Amino acid sequence: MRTSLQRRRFLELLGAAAGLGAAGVVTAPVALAAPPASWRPVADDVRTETRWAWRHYVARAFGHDQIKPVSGGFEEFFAPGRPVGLTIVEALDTLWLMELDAELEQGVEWVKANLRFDIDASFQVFEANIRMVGGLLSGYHCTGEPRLLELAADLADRLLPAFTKSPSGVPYRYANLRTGAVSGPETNLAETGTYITELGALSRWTGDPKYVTAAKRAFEVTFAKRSPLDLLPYAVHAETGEWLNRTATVGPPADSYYEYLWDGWKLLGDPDLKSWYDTLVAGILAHQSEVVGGRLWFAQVDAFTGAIVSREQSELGSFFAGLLAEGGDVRDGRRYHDSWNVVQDRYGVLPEGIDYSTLAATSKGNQLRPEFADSAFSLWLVTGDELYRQRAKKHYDQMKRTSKVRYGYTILTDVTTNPVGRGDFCPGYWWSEQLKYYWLIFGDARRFDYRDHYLSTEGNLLKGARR
Ligand code: IFL
Repeated sequence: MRTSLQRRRFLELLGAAAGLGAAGVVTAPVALAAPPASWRPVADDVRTETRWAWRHYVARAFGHDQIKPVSGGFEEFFAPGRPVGLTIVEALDTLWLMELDAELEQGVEWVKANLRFDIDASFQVFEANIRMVGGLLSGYHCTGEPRLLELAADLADRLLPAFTKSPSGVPYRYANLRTGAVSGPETNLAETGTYITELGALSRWTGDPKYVTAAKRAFEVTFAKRSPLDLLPYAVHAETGEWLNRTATVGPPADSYYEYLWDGWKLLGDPDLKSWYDTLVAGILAHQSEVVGGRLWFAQVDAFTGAIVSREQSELGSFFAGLLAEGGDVRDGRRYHDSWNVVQDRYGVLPEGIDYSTLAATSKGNQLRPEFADSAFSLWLVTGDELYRQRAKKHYDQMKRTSKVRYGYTILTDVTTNPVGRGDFCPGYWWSEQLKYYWLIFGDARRFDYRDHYLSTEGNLLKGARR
């Protein structure tokens, strides 16, 4: 069972090596391919590390949002003194996929017994959606536990005023979960357009279209205001829907806006989303791409003139390599990943920011980031090329070497020094993202449908659980 994927790939390789065309006709001389190396021990190691880190989290921080793995303390993510078990919610589907069923049960029981959203505090709507709504939905998708869906709907209902109280339809950044008071009208593309898959799944599973309708409206309003170059500035005002700046970027705070146009099409089949994705990505390729030293990068440009305003590139932008490939542009996806791979080779761990004209680090920390592994996984799924497993393995090895501390894995404050500088917290997304990407790319996971699935920007599995 667990080698079926490898075997399938090997047979595909054999077919390719044998020059078998679509109709099975031999078209070129046969060159036998070697079977792919077994990655199973790496997958087993990922699972062991996950269980080890989970046990420390349970012992020292259970129910709190994030463990501080150096000191053994904890901290909350959304509001001081108001824990919502963020790490547990983020970990649910990862634990399920890894068949860590005792740990999963611990997590689900905590959620059922403790998680309530009647909280008099302002939560960041974007983060609450991708992490909490998405985490609960993926937990529901994997386990079928109805309470997880109820909680996801309850939280989404408390976040919805950010959309419904906005005169333009672009959501405010914050909503008070108890009162529905909204705040933060000065927002950005990621916080405008990273809802459609969580809210779309919620609409499907509850039968109520109000969620997906709100998410799509925010896309409509911003897409309609694109520049004549088909580019979008990244800063926008929720009340007026007007741009607050002129700079277009594929990095934060825009990144997942583009991702969710493609993802919304993939998960929900809405052709508007695909058409908007195609238009905007064509604009990005035409006006933001730049080749320096043979390497492909994406500049920050003036959305109305196309003039380059910065060659600084956020590590988070590396997700775009996987998105390009998923969206059908495999060549540029590969090239962009190659560019980031050069940076990984130079630093070991990617710094948060670089200047791509020199590859100098402009922001030297690393917040335990998943994007390079995420896009390696996407590229591997699209191409079947072992190269991406090798790159993911390097990413994993370097993370273990630099971020593993006494009670778990921590962020880094400086990747350019030897030894690296370390901070003291483990972000919730680590549980939902890189652990899962590593497990899936190395593991041939039997609970995951490799052919038909959907993983959100936070790595939450909303389609493709094999129960
Ligand atoms: O929350 C994570 C998610 O991948 C995202 N942005 C940043 C985080 C990881 O770096 O969309």
